[in-house]
Amino acid sequence: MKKVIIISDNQYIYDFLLSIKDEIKTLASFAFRYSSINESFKEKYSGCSDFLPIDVAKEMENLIKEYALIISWHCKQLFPKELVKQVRCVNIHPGFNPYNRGWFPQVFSIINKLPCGVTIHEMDEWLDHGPIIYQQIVDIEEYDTSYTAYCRILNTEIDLFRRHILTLINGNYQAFAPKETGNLNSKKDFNRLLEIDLEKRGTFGEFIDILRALTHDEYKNAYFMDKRNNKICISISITPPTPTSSP
Ligand code: 0FX
Repeated sequence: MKKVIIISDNQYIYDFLLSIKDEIKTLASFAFRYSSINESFKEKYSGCSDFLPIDVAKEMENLIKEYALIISWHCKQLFPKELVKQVRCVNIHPGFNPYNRGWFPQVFSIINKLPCGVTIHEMDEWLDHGPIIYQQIVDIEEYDTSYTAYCRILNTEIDLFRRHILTLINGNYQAFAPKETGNLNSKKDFNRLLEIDLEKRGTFGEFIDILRALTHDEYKNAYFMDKRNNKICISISITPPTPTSSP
C-alpha cells in the first residue's frame, strides 16, 4: 500500500481530514501532520495520535525515504528544493494558477479581477508554480467579500480532493505547465493594502472592491489613521441579492 502524508496548517481542512481519515485509509497508508511552529494546532490536537507536528526541512531525509506522495494542503512551511525533486509533492492551493499565486489569492482577485479558484499541482522549487493536475474556477460575485469567496474556495478544494483522491495517489494523471508565469503576491503585498489613504482618488467601485477584499470574518484588516492618530478599523457589510423565485 502506498504511503501518503498530508501536511496542513488550516483548521477547516484538518477537521475535514479527521472526519474522513478512516474512509481514506483504505485507499493508502495516510499520515497527517501540521507545522511544528503552529502553536494553535499544538493545543487543539494534543493527544490526537493522527495529528502530529512536523518540521519539513529537518525531517526531509525521512520524508524522502518513507513516502511515495507528500500533499501540502495549506502548509505554511516552504518545501526544500531537494525534497520536491526527490518525492512527488502535490500542493492544493486556494487560487487559480498562474494568477495571483502566493498569499490570499481571492483578496487580490477581488481587486485586480484576475481569475480565482483552486489548483492542484505538482510542486517545483517556485511558489505555487509546478505542473497543473486539476483546477477549477470559483467565480467571484460583485457582492462577495474575501470571506464569502474564501468559504466557496475551501469547499471547492475539498470537492476536488474527494473526486480525484485515487488518481492523485496513483499519479496516473496528465499534468500540464501553465502557459504563463502569472503573478505572485507576498504577505507584504497584502499588508501594503491595509492602510487606507484617505486622500486617494478613484471610483466608488474601486473603493468598494478594496473594502470587500479586506473584509474577512473577524480579521481587522483595513484601517485609516484619524486626526488624533488613532487607528480606525473598517470593514464592509454587504447584503447579497435574494434569489428570485421562478413564477
Ligand atoms: O491557509 P490559508 O488559507 O492560505 C495561505 C495562502 O493564501 C496559501 O496560498 C498558502 N498555500 C497557504 C499555506 O497559506 O491562510 P490563512 O488561514 O492564514 O488565511 C485564510 C484567509 O484569511 C486569507 O485568505 C485571508 C484571511 N486573512 C488572514 C489573515 C492572517 C485576513 O483577512 N487577514 C489576516 O491577517
